[in-house]
Amino acid sequence: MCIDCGCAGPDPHHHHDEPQLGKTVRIEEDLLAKNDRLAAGNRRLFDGHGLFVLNLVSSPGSGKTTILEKTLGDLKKKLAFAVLEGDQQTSNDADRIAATGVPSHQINTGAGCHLDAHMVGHGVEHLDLAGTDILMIENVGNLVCPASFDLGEDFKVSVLSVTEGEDKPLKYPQMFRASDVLLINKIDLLPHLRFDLEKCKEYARRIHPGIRILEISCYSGEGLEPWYQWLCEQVARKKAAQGK
Ligand SMILES: Nc1nc2c(ncn2[C@@H]2O[C@H](COP(=O)(O)OP(=O)(O)OP(=O)(O)O)[C@@H](O)[C@H]2O)c(=O)[nH]1
Ligand SMILES: [Mg+2]
Repeated sequence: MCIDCGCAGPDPHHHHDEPQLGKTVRIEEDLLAKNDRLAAGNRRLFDGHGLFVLNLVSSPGSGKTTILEKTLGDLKKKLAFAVLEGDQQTSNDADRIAATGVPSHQINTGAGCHLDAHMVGHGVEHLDLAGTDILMIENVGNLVCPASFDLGEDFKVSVLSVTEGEDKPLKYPQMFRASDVLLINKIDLLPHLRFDLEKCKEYARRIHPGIRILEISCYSGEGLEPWYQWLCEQVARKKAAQGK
């Protein structure tokens, strides 16, 4: 296998020349431009319903599905939720959401490391958007690729758990720059760790001044009230903006 690019060439030490690199860049640009067009279509559909849409992004295991379970359990009498789940394999997360009684649909991306607007456009065909106030999209656990793909959401919400280290906003800046909200999760574990919360928040603000940061624990329930309040305000704001 080629050591440069992983292609199945016979000589592992061959090198691709400039035109090949240029072609790769063009294909990536085309892919993102096509995704942006489809995302704009999704956004028109969501706006037409006055639907507030969040795209939850994080590394694997930061607690996205647990946050959804907790949020739906606490707010489902107040707001009509629907959930799209993105994972490479399994329907584990959609099954966890279904157990809360909220409509959900699982998208499996196979080898893909992120959701794209095309997958989401078809995924929502399985949900009743007209009867929904808020659509939560849980992206594939990956701190890199989902940052580049607009799904038609109102906001991206990054989740960072305190076991991951406070330097993640500096190491993976694209994701934190693209997110309007940062949920720092699992703060119940802080007494057992050497995680510097203040440094983490300073790093996130260095990358994205103005990012809204909420510290939460799904286990203790600490910090969830401001998150719920923000969700309710945003749903009301979206409906008012769309005359719903
Ligand atoms: N201590 C603690 N553990 C938590 C908290 N929230 C989630 N967890 C645990 O973290 C683990 C991963 O949680 P998930 O909700 O599955 O994480 P995820 O981000 O959805 O994972 P992927 O979908 O695989 O990317 C589980 O064992 C949860 O119980 C929390 O607030 N505190
Ligand atoms: Mg999950």
